[in-house]
Amino acid sequence: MAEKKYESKDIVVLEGLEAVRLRPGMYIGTTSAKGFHHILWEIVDNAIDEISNGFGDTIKITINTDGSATVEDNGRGIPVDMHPTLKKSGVEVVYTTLHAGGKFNNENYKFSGGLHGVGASVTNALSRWCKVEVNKNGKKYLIEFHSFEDEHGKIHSGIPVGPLKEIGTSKTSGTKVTFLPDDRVFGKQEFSYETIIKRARELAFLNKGLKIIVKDDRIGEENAFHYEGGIKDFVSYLVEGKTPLFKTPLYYSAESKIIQLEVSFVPTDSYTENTFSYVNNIPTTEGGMHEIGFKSALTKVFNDYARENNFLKEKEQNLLGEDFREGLVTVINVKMNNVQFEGQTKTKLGNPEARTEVENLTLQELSKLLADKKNSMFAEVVINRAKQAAKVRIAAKKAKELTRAKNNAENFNLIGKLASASSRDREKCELFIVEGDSAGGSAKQGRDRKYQAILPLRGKPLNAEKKRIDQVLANEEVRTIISALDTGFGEDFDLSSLRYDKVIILSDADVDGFHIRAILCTFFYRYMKQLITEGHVYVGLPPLYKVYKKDYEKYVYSDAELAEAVASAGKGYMIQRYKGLGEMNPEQLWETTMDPENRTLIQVTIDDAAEAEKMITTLMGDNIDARKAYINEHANFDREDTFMRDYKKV
Ligand code: 28F
Repeated sequence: MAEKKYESKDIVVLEGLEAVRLRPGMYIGTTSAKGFHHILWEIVDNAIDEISNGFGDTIKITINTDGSATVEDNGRGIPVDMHPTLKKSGVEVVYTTLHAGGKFNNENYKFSGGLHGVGASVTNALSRWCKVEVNKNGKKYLIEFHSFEDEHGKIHSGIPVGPLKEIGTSKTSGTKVTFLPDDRVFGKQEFSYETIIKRARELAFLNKGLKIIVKDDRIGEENAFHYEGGIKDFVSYLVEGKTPLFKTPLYYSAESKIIQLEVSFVPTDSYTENTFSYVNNIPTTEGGMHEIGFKSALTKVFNDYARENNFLKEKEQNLLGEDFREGLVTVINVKMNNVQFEGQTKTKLGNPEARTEVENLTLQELSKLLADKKNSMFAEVVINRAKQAAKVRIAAKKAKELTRAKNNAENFNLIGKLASASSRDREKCELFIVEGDSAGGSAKQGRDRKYQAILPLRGKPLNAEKKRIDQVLANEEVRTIISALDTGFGEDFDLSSLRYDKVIILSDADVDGFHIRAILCTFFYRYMKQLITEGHVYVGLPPLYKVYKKDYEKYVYSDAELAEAVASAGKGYMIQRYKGLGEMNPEQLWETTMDPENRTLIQVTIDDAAEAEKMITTLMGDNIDARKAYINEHANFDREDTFMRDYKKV
């Protein structure tokens, strides 16, 4: 196909620049920092369009010391020939006419984000001055625009100082634009190097091969971005700091008559889905049709693969899309024409054809990739991760149904073995989760009945054997905790319904106790995070020893304090060692561990809980040796270790 040559006569003229000056918000959304940078991105977009069309490969953005910015590319250079009827050069038309652009549906402009030059006039209209230099045909050309105030005080902007001039010769080609944003529009503002770097990096990821150099002459810094892997490198960049479950992301690209598509993703051990989608280099934060198309194809391809390769047995249900997407980090990059943006922030792709196109291209390309033996490990990791997610999902659903049934039960005060507090004053009430039936019994007798509720936890159901979160959710007592707190959990969690200001975990200083704390913290971390971030979760610290003789009694909470207590007791003292909570009678338990006047509580922080969840996740694996090693390393039975090292004292 012969390439159509664009000349100045092809430019369609629509509207004057005064409109932009009158209502800048209509053209750039806002005149805040976002709008201030927007007029820079308009120019950068034009350079990207030229490079995407196959001309040039490098863009340089410079923040100058006088507050202006320069953008240059090594493309063909904006046309300089005279527009036959307008009697102006192509450059002048592009910079002074709103919506000046090539006609739609032209082969040259297939998939270009905007249309060449569309936004340049907006930038010019909102600048104090603007200079455009074009290198083309062995020559160097220049045109300058300025703003001035007329005798009525009216500001005219984007006015050519003179026609395009030939100012020398040139061995290269390209366009170089420098402009100073008008402070009468934007107020006192400056370009942010950080903002520009961030977007430049993103654009380099989204446009494979494109080189972007960003230079800040105010501070003498320079950064260059160039990714031969494109969005595959983007995904690798996004998972830095996370734990990917596979070393390299999967990548495919495909193209139809109406769309260009590129997708890359990798599974991680995280519990949230992270999908970043773009249309014509614009982030579609609210998603839309392209994302929907991708998601349904992803689910189908992996379910089919799982069946064909016996990861799903005949009687087993298909996995859900959310199961596959849990922990998945995905970048979707779409280029298409005539885009319609919808939603609250106009960042949702509305074009229905984007859905079917992305779905079909993904079905085709992804199944091709999975059919390749060298991707079988990748597929297996994704499917196993999804199966684990499904298990947890099913357990959570069951727990939800059961707690709902319990909440409807008539005698709410006696859910299972919960001894509830008589007061309804949430600010003062406390829930003790106590390890073991015998300690639970003592706690029930020794407590302040008005404000303290007791829930005994049998050691067995939550010991080291029951380490996985789906098994935790299936646990009767854990469901009782959910019911007792009255907040719901997961997506339904509502802190304002919390029935107890303090949730206090009381467990022994041994391996089981250590696990119970870690499992409960993991549960709160995953399903009731705010309970921890708002400071409602505590670990109670029972004494290790009692040093006593006639008329003397002192409880000791750590080995370090023991010598001190012995010294102050003098001759004839005795030491009682408490091996577990169960050895204390109700009075002792109250005095040492439950009485707000005397007790020591350790507030569980979000870091503690994150650490606990990491540990539980390690222990979830099938590697028994790794599990034992972890327990041996972390669960030292010295009290200082099991409590003080793993939780911060407050
Ligand atoms: C620093 C900013 O703006 N680069 C640009 C071109 C190249 C052409 C062009 C631009 C044609 C019909 C308008 C050259 N030769 N960098 C830039 N590089 N615009 S903007 O054409 C403009 C129009 O409508 C170009 C042949 N065809 C196009």
